[in-house]
Order: sequence, then structure tokens, then C-alpha cells
Amino acid sequence: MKQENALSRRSRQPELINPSRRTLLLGSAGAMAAVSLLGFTPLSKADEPKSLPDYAAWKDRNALIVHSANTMETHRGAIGTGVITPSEKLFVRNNLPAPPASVTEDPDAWEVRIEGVNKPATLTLAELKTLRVTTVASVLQCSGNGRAFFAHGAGGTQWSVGAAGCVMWTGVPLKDVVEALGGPVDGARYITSTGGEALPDGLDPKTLVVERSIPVKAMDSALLAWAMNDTPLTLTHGGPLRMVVPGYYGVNNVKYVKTVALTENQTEAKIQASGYRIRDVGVKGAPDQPSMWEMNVKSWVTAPLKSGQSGRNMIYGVAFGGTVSLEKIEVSTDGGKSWSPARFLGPDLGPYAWRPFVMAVDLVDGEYRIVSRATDVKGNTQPENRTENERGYGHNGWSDHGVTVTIS
Ligand SMILES: Nc1nc2c(c(=O)[nH]1)N[C@H]1C(S)=C(S)[C@@H](COP(=O)(O)O)O[C@H]1N2
Ligand SMILES: [Mo]
Repeated sequence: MKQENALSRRSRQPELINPSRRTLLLGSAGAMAAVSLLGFTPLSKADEPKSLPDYAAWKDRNALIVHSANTMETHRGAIGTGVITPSEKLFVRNNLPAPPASVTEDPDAWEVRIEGVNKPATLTLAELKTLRVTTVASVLQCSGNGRAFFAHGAGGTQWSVGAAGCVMWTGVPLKDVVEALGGPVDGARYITSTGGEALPDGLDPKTLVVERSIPVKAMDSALLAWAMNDTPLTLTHGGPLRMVVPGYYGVNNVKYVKTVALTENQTEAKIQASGYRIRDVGVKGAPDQPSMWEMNVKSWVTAPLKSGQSGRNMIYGVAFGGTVSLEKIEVSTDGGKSWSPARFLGPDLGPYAWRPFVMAVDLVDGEYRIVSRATDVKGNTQPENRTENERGYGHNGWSDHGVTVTIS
């Protein structure tokens, strides 16, 4: 495949835009003001289509909103009716620049250090592949998915619903690795995973390193994954090897994992100690606040999104329970005044996967506020409203996630 750098693609971009938009892009502020007097809205910097960065150039550009070179989300309408999100459409989120592509050239040679076990060892991916293998479907979702709905201006990428997808992971259960190395040391309470990005010299590594600790009970489901959707794990998604913690927020799924340690305490890395902590608006992050670990019950509508024809309409969406299966999914076309049961679509791929859903409804001309509400088997139901918090994490309120559709 021909490689082009971000610069050459960028310089070609205006051609991809229609001529009037091009003028707007290139025009002076005065010209833009004149155009806006004529009734056009000038294209703001934020609307300018960005190209995919090189490490994610294989992605489906049309399925993604490119927020930045490190943050790309899936368009709400690009999630289809299948259970599995095609890799080309899956969101991407990097806190640091990805390692060089060379790390995925010889995946089997990748080494991971396992510590906090009775026989600490460095294992190659080739060795891991001979221990045991499992495949699990799970939702990968960023903690800040839904941040765009917060009114206080929560800092960070303004994700709508698309910082989430459901994919198949293949790898070795972490439990088997730990058992093969003599079991955990006494007093191990956390699993601490470290990402393999190179860190710049001269800065305290703790402020930058992607190192996350999760409760040791996650050992029951965690895996060291080398494949996603039946393909060797790409660099984009953490190849050659990634920690996968089904049911836990994205940040705990450490990419290019180079160390896994069973530890007594949580890491002091900033991303753990003060980052990814739920706290009131205006409050600084601190280790005593809840960490973004297990995901909550959530759903959203994926079609229709704007308009439809009068008569029979099919309302689609996705729903998941985090670490537990779903009990039911309901849909409302009147903004939550009345609810009807929707039907799950396709196979149930287990508690960590999402369930596409559909509801058939007859609609006459008018405007409809379509919302969905999931309930898990433990009886947790999505709340109507978001829980306000400084960084806009964990939003599962059904009201904000609705869509307004005109039927005519
Ligand atoms: N090593 C490493 N792992 C990481 C990150 C990172 O920047 N570096 N980002 C985390 C965050 S915040 C999220 S949401 C997910 C995103 O996974 P994806 O890019 O495969 O979609 O990876 C997580 N794992
Ligand atoms: Mo994230």
C-alpha cells in the first residue's frame, strides 16, 4: 500500500471540499464576514475535515469523526445492526503518541514482563500463545464517551456516543499466565499494567506513563490479547499485545503492554492517582475518589438519526451492561414519557458484549424525541440524567443520548 504522510494529504484537502467551502477555508476574515452576511455559515477551524494519522490510515475515514491525530470516534450512524464493530470503524484513543510501527513487524518476539508472581519472568508473545487461548467479545469504551453532553465544559475530547465499539479479543487468560508463574505473591490486591510507549527524557515518567491498576478480582476475566476481530492486533489498537479487561473502561485496556505486575497498591502514575477519577465539578483528581473501572449500563439509538418517512419505522440502537448481561431494553418516541420494549437483535455474545436492538413503530408526520433505556440483570437501569462530574466521565443518562427525528 502506498504510504503518504499527513502533510501531503493535508495539502490536498481543499480539493475534497466543494468550491464555496474552499473559498471560505482560504478566505480572509473579511471575506468570511461578508459571506456570513449573505446567509452562509463560515466553516470554522473545528469543522475542517482532518485526515487520518499514518498509524490509523487503514481506518474507514467516512465512519469516523477525527477529533485529533490521537482521538477518532465512530459516527453514531456508522454502527450497523451487527454485534461486532468492524475494526475499520472502531474508535481510537491514544494518550501518548503510539510506538513505532516496527513493534508489530515481528509480533511473536514482543516481550512482556510479569511481576508480583512467585516466579517473575519475561515471556515472549510466542510463549504466551502456547499457554492457553480464549476469545471474548467485549465493549471497548472510553471513560469520556458522552462528555460532549456535559454543559459545564468538561475538559478533554468531546466524544458524543462513538468512543465505543464491541469487538472480539483473542489471547491468553491472565489467570493462566499467573498460574504458570507460580501464582500471585501474598498481598496482591491490584493488577498493574504498563504501556510500551517511549517516554521523553527529562520529564518525570509518572506524569506521562500509561500505567493502570485494577482490582485483582478482574483476573477472572482479563486476558493478554494478541488478536482483535480475528486479525493480529494492529499498532492502532495496541499490538502486538494488549491487556484486555472485559467490562472495564477503555483506559484499563493497556495497549502495547510491556509489564504486568500484581501489586499491593495502585500505581502512583498520574493517569491512575489523579486521572480518571470521578469528582464534583471544580474539584481536582485524587486517589480517594472512585476510579474509572467497571462500566455502567448504557444504550443509545443509532437509527434513525434525523428524519424518516411516515408509516412503519425501525428504530435501532445498541445496549450493554458493562460487566453483566442485560435484562431488557426499552424505547420511547416521546422523550421518555412512555416506553415500549424493544427486541434484541442477533446472537448474545456474553455479558461483556453489547446487544444491538430494534423496535418497529408506526409514526405519523411530526417531530419525535427518541430515547432508549437499558436495564441489566442486577436491576440497574440507566438514569434519566447524567451525574455531573469534573471530567465528564461515565455518562449513561438516557435523556442526553436521545435523538430528535422529523417524520414527514
Ligand atoms: N499504552 C496505552 N494504552 C492505552 C491508551 C494509551 O494511550 N496508551 N489509551 C487508553 C484509553 S484512554 C482508551 S479509551 C483505550 C482506547 O483504545 P483504542 O485506541 O484501541 O480504541 O486505550 C487505552 N489504553
Ligand atoms: Mo479513554
